[in-house]
Amino acid sequence: MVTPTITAFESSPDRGRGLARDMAVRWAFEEVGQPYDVRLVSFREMKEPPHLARQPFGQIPSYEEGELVLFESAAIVLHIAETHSGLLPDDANGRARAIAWMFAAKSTVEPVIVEAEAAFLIEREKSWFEERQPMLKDRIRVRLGQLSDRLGEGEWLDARFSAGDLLMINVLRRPTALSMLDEYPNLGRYVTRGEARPAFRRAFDAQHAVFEAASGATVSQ
Ligand code: GTB
Repeated sequence: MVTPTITAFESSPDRGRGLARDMAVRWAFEEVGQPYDVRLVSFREMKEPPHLARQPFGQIPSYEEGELVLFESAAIVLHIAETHSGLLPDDANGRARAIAWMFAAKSTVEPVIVEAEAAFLIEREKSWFEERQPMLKDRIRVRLGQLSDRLGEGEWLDARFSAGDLLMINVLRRPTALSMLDEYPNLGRYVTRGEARPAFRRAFDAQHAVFEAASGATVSQ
């Protein structure tokens, strides 16, 4: 297999906390033992034709492997999971359930978190900002509560760690969700379990090293 190349921020606004969306892709590569290259892009380069040809929305990450060019972090993780063993169960039903959890992470849990974060970034100065806060937080609480109920005391969302857990834990690591996990101790433990995986640590360290190199600083994790 040709070594795949992904794109990532040359200088990530998350200050190396592993919150940008290349993190899930790096983690997936590490879980399956697939080496990869990274092309770092600046904000200007992300909006220029060569990058737009890889990622039509001018975002990171993108993925190139020979003739194949992909975008959307979840689609890239699914591609990695489908072409390597380790992130999807072998049996068809288990595989379908793991993919359902991938969709749940990205289309059921993440949107309520992103909505609250977008309000903070875009609407902080607006007259309605404070008034909307309880509603936005409640929408997150509903989803986290349902996820917490389903996980219960389980280690992972299904019998074994899968790409569904990988994406769900990535979503739960977003600062707004993380700040609410005290209310759901089992979800807090779930995130900690994910972060303790050697593959997660390798992926985290790799993106953190990019931030350190860009800032010229040594940053404690
Ligand atoms: N749906 C796409 C995917 O999953 O691949 C979304 C990709 C995306 O949002 N990429 C962001 C981007 O390129 C970077 S990760 N943004 C630039 C742009 O749109 O112009 C999002 C992100 C950025 C920073 C933080 N942070 O600092 O905490 C967290 C998440």
